[in-house]
Amino acid sequence: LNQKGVTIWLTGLSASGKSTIACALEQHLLHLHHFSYRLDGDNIRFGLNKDLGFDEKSRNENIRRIGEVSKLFADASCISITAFISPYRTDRDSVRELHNAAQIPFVEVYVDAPLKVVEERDPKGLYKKARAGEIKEFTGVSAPYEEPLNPEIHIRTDQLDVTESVRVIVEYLESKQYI
Ligand code: GGZ
Repeated sequence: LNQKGVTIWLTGLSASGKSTIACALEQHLLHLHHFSYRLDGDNIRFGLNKDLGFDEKSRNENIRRIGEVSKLFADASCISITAFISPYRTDRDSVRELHNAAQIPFVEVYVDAPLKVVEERDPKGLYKKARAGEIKEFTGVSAPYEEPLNPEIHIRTDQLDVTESVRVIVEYLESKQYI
């Protein structure tokens, strides 16, 4: 197989654009005949992690398991793309360390839009519910989001559209000869 695996780890607030970018990136890579697979809430939080909620411990365990699974996909030569809030820096750093120990590249992508912007987007009305106290421990409102300090890629989704965001990631992957 003429491909080495890599994990592309998208992190950011709800409605920051992680899933949209992950989908578009996966499509783009598949069109280029790169074997890629996306892990997101739809296939993880309703399956492997359906026993987990959104308290701090559950999020720690959510990210730990996703990190392990993503590493396995990458170890199988896949371009593994994950799209989870992953709000805690230590959790993301643990996943990075897991990849480092296995000599599998790990690309942290901060999908960044200001809270004001994502609250205006509010595609599922979750921020509104969180402000009303109907959802507890909601990231950005009543639970923390710890910004990446040194991500490989930082994308401002209030300034770049999806196509431009995908291009930034693809150009990084090319520059590192991951693709
Ligand atoms: C944050 C929540 C919460 C709380 C439900 N806080 O915009 P969405 O709906 O589709 O994406 C959010 C998703 C976050 O799950 P993750 O697995 O990415 O979170 S973490 O990495 O922190 O474990 C949101 C929905 O689940 N959701 N309750 N309290 N997001």
